[in-house]
Amino acid sequence: MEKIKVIEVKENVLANNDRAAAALRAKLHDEGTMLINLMSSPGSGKTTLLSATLDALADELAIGVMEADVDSDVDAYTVQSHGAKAIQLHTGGMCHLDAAMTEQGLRNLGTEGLDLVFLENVGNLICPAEFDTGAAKKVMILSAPEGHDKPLKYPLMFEVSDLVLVSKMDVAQYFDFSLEKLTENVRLRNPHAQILPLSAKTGEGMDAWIDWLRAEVAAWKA
Ligand SMILES: Nc1nc2c(ncn2[C@@H]2O[C@H](COP(=O)(O)OP(=O)(O)OP(=O)(O)O)[C@@H](O)[C@H]2O)c(=O)[nH]1
Ligand SMILES: [Mg+2]
Repeated sequence: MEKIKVIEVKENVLANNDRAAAALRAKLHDEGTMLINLMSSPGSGKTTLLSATLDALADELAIGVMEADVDSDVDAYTVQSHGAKAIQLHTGGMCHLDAAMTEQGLRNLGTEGLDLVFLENVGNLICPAEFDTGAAKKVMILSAPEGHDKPLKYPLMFEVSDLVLVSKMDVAQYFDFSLEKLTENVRLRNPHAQILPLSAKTGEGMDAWIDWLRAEVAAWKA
């Protein structure tokens, strides 16, 4: 097992984050590497989804994963074992990553030859929504047990996301979770976001997610 590199990333307080993010996005576009910012609450299933995604795509695409956490490196070892080039980022207590921190991570990961890089952002539905990291797409996960009212409580996260993945659909029935009500609540905030229900455990809905990724990577490289 390859030892995971752990990088302490620091916020750049002087730079204009939006400008830094736009420059990073343009550079990644030139290089043909698509970056996805994956955001959610703690425990909603980011690492489990990434592991299942790698199982489906690692033979087809070269995939990197940057795991951002306040501490620990367990998620980086997990995704590495599923075929990702992986790195662990520690945020020094910060609850989000900005573009400068993301760029530091990408430099240390080494993106040459990678088609797709996932940034597993720090688990929470508030601060990561406020910062453009330079990613091509923002994808959020809401797990069914969290409840269909979350777009009302954390509106910005739902507003900025291109795709809302609804995870743990295999257990939705035990939580009085309504996909219809969730869709209504997302639409109040974001008329354009795609919504895909799935379960990384049973594989339900995974094909639609994998097809979405394939199409987005192809469009990014076109
Ligand atoms: N039933 C069910 N459980 C799931 C599913 N996906 C993840 N889990 C479980 O949910 C728990 C948390 O999953 P993780 O993948 O670690 O979640 P995470 O979002 O990466 O968590 P943090 O990195 O700590 O924020 C684990 O016990 C998983 O087994 C799913 O589709 N169905
Ligand atoms: Mg995780």
